[in-house]
Amino acid sequence: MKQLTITTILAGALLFACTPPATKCTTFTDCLTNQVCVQGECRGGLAGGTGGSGNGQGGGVGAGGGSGGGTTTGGGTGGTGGGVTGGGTGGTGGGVTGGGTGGGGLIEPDAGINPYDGGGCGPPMPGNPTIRRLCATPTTSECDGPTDSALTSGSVPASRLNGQQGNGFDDDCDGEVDEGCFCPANGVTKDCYLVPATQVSDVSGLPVGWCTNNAKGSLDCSGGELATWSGVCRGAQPPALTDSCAAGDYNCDGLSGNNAAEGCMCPNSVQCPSNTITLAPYPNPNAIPIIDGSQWITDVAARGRTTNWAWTVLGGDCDNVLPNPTFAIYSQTNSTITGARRGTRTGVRLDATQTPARYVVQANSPLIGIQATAYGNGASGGQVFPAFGLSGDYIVQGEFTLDGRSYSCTQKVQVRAPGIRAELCWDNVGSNDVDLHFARLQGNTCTTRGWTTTCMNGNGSVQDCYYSTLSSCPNGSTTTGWGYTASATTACQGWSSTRTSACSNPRLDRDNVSCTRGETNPTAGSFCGPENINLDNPNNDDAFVVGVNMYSGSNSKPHVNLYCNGERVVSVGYNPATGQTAFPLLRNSGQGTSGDFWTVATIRAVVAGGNLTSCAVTTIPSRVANASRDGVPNMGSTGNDICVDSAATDATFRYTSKAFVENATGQGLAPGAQPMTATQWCKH
Ligand SMILES: [Ca+2]
Ligand SMILES: [Ca+2]
Ligand SMILES: [Ca+2]
Ligand SMILES: [Ca+2]
Repeated sequence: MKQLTITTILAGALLFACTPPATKCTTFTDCLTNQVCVQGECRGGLAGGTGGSGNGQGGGVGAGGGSGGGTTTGGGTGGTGGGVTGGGTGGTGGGVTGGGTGGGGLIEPDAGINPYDGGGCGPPMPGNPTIRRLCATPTTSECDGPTDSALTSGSVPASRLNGQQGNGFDDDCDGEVDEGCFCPANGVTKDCYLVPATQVSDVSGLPVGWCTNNAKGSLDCSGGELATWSGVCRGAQPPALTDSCAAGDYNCDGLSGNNAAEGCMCPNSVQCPSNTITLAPYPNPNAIPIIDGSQWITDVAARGRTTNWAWTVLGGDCDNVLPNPTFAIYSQTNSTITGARRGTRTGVRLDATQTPARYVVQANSPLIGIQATAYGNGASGGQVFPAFGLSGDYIVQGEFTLDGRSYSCTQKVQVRAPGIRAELCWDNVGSNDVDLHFARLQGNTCTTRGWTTTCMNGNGSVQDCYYSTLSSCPNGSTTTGWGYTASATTACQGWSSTRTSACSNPRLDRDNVSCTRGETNPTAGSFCGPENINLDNPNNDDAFVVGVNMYSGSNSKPHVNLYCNGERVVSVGYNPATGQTAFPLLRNSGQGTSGDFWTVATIRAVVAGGNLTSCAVTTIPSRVANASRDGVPNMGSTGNDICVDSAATDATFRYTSKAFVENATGQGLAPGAQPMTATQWCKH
């Protein structure tokens, strides 16, 4: 549990007069029992009442809050008052473990920080918040009974409880979603939110205000022996502790502009962006889109007074696996100008104790970003040009100083491409050649279905899209062997793309055979990028299977993402950010007959009205798992392993040809057939 205390608010804050004049204070003891001391003046003032009878609730330090903190949700009449005072300097007190007889075990970490109506400041604090951030006791498993009991006591309906598989919310407010909850199969994903299930609209059941877009992310199923949600809600940010000095609901409590950090009078109005920016991948290198942070400052004249701008950009899974991120920061729209590329790779972590929460440098963190400090001053310092070649959700954070105060805002950027994309990266890229395969499961007449050239149709195209020119997939291919029309050249050519030929469908953007691990420029030919296969325009019900082959080298640990219209629908394999670093392990090299082959997943397109609307995905489990290659052995239907078939020289893990089915008995199918279910795909 990250404790949010008023100390954070006080740092660097100034004293402002409110009407009516507030009582001056240095500690809470100078104030009435239902008030707290904020920025040198007493705040709060709701009738606190006596609170419930819970044990040890409310942090104790704040007078009157002792009984209140926990009673906010389940207790007696003192709930509101206690909430205001409870979190003050106490915060960590009994409220966390309280509940007891009076409360429901929920705490309000922001209590006492956000001023409510009646606090003496009047606008911009119109009315009490309709939504409060109520958190369950921190735990390593949100799916144990106590979390749901606490939510129930907070009037969260049964439909939003965790049960065995989680609810998509961070109910104990520890920065992880559904940690410890079971998930369907290694690699599948779901939407997630970095808010508790209490902090949502009663109508929509979803977060409000700034959190509607910014607290939303993508959560992957990984885990250890059993498949459990990783907890890492990729692309999501938690609510701000309090609102900013401008319109907007950044603490996501249903009120706009209830700003505790600045009191009633803000010296400058800073409006952090609420909406996401959607971009296409591969921008024109001469016209990288701008993010203009100077516009976050409402007062035009004040923009020129900003100093010390710093920009930080975070990317996706493969940016944490590869030696350097696949995106870049430029100081001008023309990325080809010498010196325009800025910033360096660094580990970062989200520090929720800051106001607002922001990403800070932590060198050993597995979460990787590019940070450009001393970027500039004035309005131009607020203008940055981040370039993205790959679909995914990115977070762009801008920090600056204005009139002696520090500010930070984040802008969420969604890079979206239509259709299906498979993305492969691996840990020891550089001198080890791993290959991505993407085979279609319809339109084939072969008697033997399989990878590479096993099934070659009459028109010369093969069933498998991979590095071979026979597949019409790699750069230089001009045919569209599978019958899909080509896309416009802007779909595959542009910043950081290595493709120079037409954008056929499907297409492999590059075959990473070898590369320079120390190359930091994503536009360099020797840059260690992922391998991607795109199919922009699948037909309804078109289905594909995705695989990974260890072609040369040894002992690679790959990661694969599948995207559907730019949204991550599968994230599976090696992932330092989630701690799944033991498997899959591709040990032996060779194409097909001698190399290890990971059958990753199948994906089927759902197309309506000519548009891809969703994708049905299934990851492939092992039948007889090997702990080092597949993960720990399968435990019935809830096992967490994956399928790495290996060479004939390793008799335990059968892989002797490139056909989909060769272990007919084990796979339950005739040799040469096409598997229909997930478990039929794995040979060993
Ligand atoms: Ca959590
Ligand atoms: Ca949850
Ligand atoms: Ca608010
Ligand atoms: Ca390769």
